[in-house]
Amino acid sequence: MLYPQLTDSRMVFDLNGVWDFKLLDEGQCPAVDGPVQDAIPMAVPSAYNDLYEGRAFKEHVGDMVYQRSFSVSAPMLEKRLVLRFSSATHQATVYLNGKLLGKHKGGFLPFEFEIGQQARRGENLLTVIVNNIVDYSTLPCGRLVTEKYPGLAPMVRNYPNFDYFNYTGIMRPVKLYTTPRNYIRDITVVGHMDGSFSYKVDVQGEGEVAVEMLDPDKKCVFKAQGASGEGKIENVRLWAPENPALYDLVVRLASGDEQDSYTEPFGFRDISIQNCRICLNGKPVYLKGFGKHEDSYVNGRGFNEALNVKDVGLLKWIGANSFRTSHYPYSEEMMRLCDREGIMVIDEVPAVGLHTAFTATGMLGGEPNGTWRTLQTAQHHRDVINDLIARDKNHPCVVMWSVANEPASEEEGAREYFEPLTVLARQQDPQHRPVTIVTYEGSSPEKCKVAELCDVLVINRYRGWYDTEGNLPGAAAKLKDEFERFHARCPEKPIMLGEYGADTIAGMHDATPTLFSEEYQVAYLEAYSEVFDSLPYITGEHVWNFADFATAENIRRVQGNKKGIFTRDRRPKMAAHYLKGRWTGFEKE
Ligand code: GCB
Repeated sequence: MLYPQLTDSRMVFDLNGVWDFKLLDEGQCPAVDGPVQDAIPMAVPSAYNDLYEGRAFKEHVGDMVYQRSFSVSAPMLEKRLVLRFSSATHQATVYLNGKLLGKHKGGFLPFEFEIGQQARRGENLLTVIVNNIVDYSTLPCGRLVTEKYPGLAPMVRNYPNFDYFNYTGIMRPVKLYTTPRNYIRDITVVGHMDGSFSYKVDVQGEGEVAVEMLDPDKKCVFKAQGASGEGKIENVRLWAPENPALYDLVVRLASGDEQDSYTEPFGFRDISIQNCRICLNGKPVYLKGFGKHEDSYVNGRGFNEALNVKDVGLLKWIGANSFRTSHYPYSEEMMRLCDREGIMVIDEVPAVGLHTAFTATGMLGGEPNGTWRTLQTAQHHRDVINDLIARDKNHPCVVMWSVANEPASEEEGAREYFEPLTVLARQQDPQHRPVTIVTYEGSSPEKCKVAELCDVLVINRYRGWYDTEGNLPGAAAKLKDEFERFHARCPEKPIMLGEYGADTIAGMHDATPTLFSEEYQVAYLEAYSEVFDSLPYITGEHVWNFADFATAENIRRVQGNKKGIFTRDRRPKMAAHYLKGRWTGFEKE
């Protein structure tokens, strides 16, 4: 699905702003053909949760309604008119002028509707019902329970199986755009380090396709007719973190006196695996960076472009070159920024919490070995892999796909569940980038059932925090031993640590590094770094987390997860200076 772009044939209109909003009780059906009664103002895009006070508001379970009107002009109706949501979390039912346009499931990927039939010249009423429930059929997974307390009405509670606050609502931009009736539906473009490339344009309707390739100085280096083709350019400028050269594929579709045009940026680069290392353009590249979150004060998980720019600036400041989109696809704008700034991204689908007995914040008490008999996520999981790769396939910043975080990969049925998903990811990706499943400590080298399905072993470990706490020599010894056991099992696969970290309260200090102090976070990172540097097959280190972030309330969390290297408002803890010293100029041979 192409990102909405203003071109000489396409118009884009922003529907962001202050909409009408109301939380709905169970079974309550709001008006969809007239104004919602008792609505309050709500910012779009944003998570709804932190914009008004009170637990009942913030932790509402179920439906909420968003509504606004917008005007359509006669020239817009002469074109193909599309209403596009960059995301709505987790499910949306969309009505225009009282008529159902459709439904969408999945909170972190775009969806759109052609509205030429339903839209009318002048005012139009758009009503969106968003549902925020997570259960064993959604991704991410959660538990919906009705709790009874003496003398009180039953309470419906929704517990996430994951360690971040379940921020919901219309969290990314909403746009209207036009295309001609015959239009460019999709573009696939692959560029290699030797300058060879191929492209394919998917057209709806009729017409002749012409393409032009522009180099980073906007000079034309290739021209051709036809919807697919290949070629090779001389003196290619490669995409790499130190110089993220971006080319443009300018596509034109001419049909009669109408023309559609669209410009897709892309890069020339190859990702491969050689000698137990991830290689970029044929040379080992060591991934230095973080697991992140889209998370900030007020906006919650809502789109925050200033914060994206700030975060990428901080990644560069600290000497990082990469991050993982833990635990869901990030905004399209962030992906475009990473292309431009040379940040390598492990792109993760929203598959977290796929374990009925364990989450990062505790034991769930589910039936042992019951996960793969209980979850009903398999088809939806296929859908989100398809949609993520369709959205992000051309981004040079994407260096790997992650099809899940910390699933029950040690349980019976895990291999059967994941094998078709890893096969699908490889099939769908025109660039055949590595695929991984990020695993947790319960999925030890002896128990893990999915290691062979992964191109790179990305493992999360918290030795020295959730166990061996305070004992860093012991933690490092356990970590090294586990790495060696994974390496013995899969001697040809690169291994990286996808998460490791220690909760640290900014401003808490201790001469002896003790838990929660800034000194302990530094000592913890030092101990892990020593292990990474001693093992040649370790191909990267992603600290958990880039910044402190909001979570559900839990006695393990002090107003959120405090494992950030930066605070939630992006101020460095001591460890940020340690990492800047370690990472700046650091390349593992
Ligand atoms: C994990 C999870 C991550 C949590 C983290 C923690 O293993 O993948 O979502 O936030 O641990 O801090 O416990």
